[in-house]
Amino acid sequence: MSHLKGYEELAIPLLKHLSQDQCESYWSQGFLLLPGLIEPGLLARFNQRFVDLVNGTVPLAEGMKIMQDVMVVKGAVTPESPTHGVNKLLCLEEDPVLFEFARQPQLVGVVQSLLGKDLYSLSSNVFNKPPGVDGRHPLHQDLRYFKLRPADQIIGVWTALLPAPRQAGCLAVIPGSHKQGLLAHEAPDWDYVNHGFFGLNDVDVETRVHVEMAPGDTLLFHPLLIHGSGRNRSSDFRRAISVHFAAGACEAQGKDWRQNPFTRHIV
Ligand SMILES: O=C(O)CCC(=O)C(=O)O
Repeated sequence: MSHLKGYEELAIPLLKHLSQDQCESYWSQGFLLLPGLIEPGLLARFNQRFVDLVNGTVPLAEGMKIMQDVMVVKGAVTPESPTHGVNKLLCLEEDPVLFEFARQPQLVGVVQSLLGKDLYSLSSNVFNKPPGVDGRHPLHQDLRYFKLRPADQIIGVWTALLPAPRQAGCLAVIPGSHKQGLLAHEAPDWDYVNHGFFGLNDVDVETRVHVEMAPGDTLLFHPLLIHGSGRNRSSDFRRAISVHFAAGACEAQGKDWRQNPFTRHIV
């Protein structure tokens, strides 16, 4: 119950908040699926912006990077269009369209229900899983990539921009796996591993739950939750927009994490 401290204090009008049952489900399972959280008009705007940035019809904002899929980088696949070659678009903070996602009141409200009022963003991405490449994301815990603690004060959010059925490589999660601490990650023993992807070896994959999502559905997940995604075996793109949030009370060793060039104070 201590995680719910402050929940009743949240009285910001017009913000959507989670119910107590939803909060309890998040803390016990390590994730929470919120169907239709982001409305279709916004999804279309974010999706088109991604396409325009990748096609080069609008310039990349400062700091933003396009990461090509490893099969394209290694010449194993020739993409039929620029979007077919991209694994992710990173660092959305200075993009006036895509970073609106992190400031959506309904998203901020539900994250505040779990982390409290003072929120920062830590990282932001569009995850693009084109048809025709391996594109798997090994089972991992996001805390592997963050120096901030405590883990309970960090949340990942992942909103489907396009349909994410299992066949297209939806997210898979291991319910309750956020309770076992940070595990040792290794580079997967695969022919094609995208840059920076590390995974866990000793995971009982039979306990995986595939989280199929429609556009606008949003998954909130704990940074210790084991999760990943499979190959896209469909002929369509699977695409999502994602931000990690941290409570202002988090701490990291060394210099002030709030001054990181990719960190933004959200509210
Ligand atoms: O989009 C994916 O396939 C994986 C995303 C992921 O692992 C993450 O957001 O941490």
